[in-house]
Amino acid sequence: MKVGIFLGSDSDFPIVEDAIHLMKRFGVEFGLEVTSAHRSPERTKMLIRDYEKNGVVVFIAVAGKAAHLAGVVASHTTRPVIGVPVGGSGLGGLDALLSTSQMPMGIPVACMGIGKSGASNAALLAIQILALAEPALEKKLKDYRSQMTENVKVASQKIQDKL
Ligand code: RP5
Repeated sequence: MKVGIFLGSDSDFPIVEDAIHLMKRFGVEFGLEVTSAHRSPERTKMLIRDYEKNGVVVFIAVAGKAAHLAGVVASHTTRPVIGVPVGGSGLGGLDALLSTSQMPMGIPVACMGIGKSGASNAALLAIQILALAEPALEKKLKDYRSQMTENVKVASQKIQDKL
């Protein structure tokens, strides 16, 4: 297993569905767990140990509100941790964004944007980290970007055709 995805609640699952499609599309082995920094702290710690033993390279931690899951995961591992703030709180996710991004010096978390696009970028960043040691993944990333470039051209042409 290469990537460990931890969700602070089962209610966070819709946020990561696109990210999971990306992992599958790139053929990256991942594990996913619901575990909370405050409701199941011991389980979180135990899962980090298990995932490390299973060879995980990168963790992705997804949480909302006073989101400390990414920081807690980062405190228990020296492997890279990518945090995804979840929106939907009364503060629109700004609370989770600040909680995830404003880690004090010493225990870094790579913070993505709020919600689904942040989760997809977390998957892509994790894949980019893995690609440092896997040329086949790097090739897939380049192909993925070429496809995006092509999609932009097609979208532009469609709009021009309406003018
Ligand atoms: C956080 O609180 C979770 O990550 C979730 O985003 C939010 C709400 O959790 P639930 O009340 O839906 O379980 O811990």
